[in-house]
This record gives sequence, structure tokens and C-alpha cells, in this order.
Amino acid sequence: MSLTKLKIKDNIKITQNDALLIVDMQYDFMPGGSLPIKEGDKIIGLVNQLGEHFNKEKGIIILTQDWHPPNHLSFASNHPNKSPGEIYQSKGIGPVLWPDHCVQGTNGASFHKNLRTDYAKKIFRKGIDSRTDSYSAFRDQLKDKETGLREYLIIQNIKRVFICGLALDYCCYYTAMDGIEFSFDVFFIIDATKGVDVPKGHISSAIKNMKKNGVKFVNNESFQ
Ligand code: VGL
Ligand code: ZN
Repeated sequence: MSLTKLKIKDNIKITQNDALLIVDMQYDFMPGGSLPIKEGDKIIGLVNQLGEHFNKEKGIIILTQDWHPPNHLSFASNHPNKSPGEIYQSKGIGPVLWPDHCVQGTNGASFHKNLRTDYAKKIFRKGIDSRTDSYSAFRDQLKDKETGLREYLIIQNIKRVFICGLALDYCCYYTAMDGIEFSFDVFFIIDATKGVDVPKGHISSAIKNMKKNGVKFVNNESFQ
């Protein structure tokens, strides 16, 4: 599934029942960080523009932050004889092991200084339990503990969730899929995200799966 074959919705008018979810715009996911995503920093301007638009139209802006303890089991360094990028699947962890990243309180875990965080009403942190990853902003990979995002969206009467940020095929993808499972109308802002593509082909299977499950795709020009 190539990006060019995606059907892009347009004429989207943002209201107070819409949320913009800005996922993991942290230094460790930017070029020069410990888990760098190619051109991760190139989307900052666009994400800020989206934030401004949603803010102007009374939508709610929410940030997420990957926030791991140093002993997190998604880190290769916490397993004997394992390297980052190695395939590894166990309950709540995988499909690969990662370099140490977004360790609580470190510079790598903080938001890029050019990201406008002032629009955000809430920040949800995830990946705090060392035993399980939490790619989704809604809950961990074991699907047994929620972050509170779903409840917050319901209380705020949010019906549509627009997702942008990093990484397309991990945190954005799992967040989108949970959004669908939790009955939100989910929109993926395809030009305001970048993927890791580990293992190879991961981005295209993520896009295919989202399409199959009813995630809609928009871009920066889709908004009125
Ligand atoms: C992410 C890998 C590990 C992400 C977080 O934000 O997409 N990816 N932790
Ligand atoms: Zn992580």
C-alpha cells in the first residue's frame, strides 16, 4: 500500500467535538535522538499549524509522551545478549527490542523545543509500567490498563480523533486502531507523521490495516 494510493478526505470542518492527538514529538524520536525517525523533525511546523487551526476552531489538543523507566523491558539493554532492532516477542513487548529511549526525566523524553505545547489541554504519558510497552495512547499492549485518554475524550464529548506525530507505524498506528475499537471516528493526518518501518514493510502493513478497519486519511489541505 503506497501513500499515493490512499483516498484523502477533504472539506473537514473542525468543531468542539474534535480532538487533535499529537503523538510523541520527543527528542529521542528526532534525528540525533536514540531512536531516530527519519525526517521526524520535518513535521513539527505542520503539527504546529494543525494545533493552531484546531485551537482556533475550538477543538481539543492533546499531547502524548513516551515515558519509560530505565528498567523498561522494551529496551534491548535490559535483556542479556540482545541488540536494538532484534526481533523479540513476549507478552506486552515486541515485535522488536528498542534502544533505550524516552527515559523519564531525561532530555530525550522532553518535547522538541519547536513544538508548540501551549495549545494542549492535556498530556498523556505512556509506557510507564516496565513490564509492558504502550504504543497506544489509550492503553498498554496487554490491553489491561488504560491511560485515561478514552474517559477524557468521552467526558469532553469528543467524537472525532485526528492523529499526527511519531511514529506512524507504532504509537500513531496503535492509537488509531484502539480509537476505532473504542468507537471514535478516527482520522490519520498522513503528511503530519513519519514512520520507523522496523521490521521492513511495517509502515505499509500498518496503513493497510488501518484502512481495512475504517481509519480515514486526511492531509494538511483537508481542513477548511
Ligand atoms: C514508539 C517505539 C517505541 C513510538 C515508542 O512513539 O512510536 N515507538 N516506543
Ligand atoms: Zn517507547
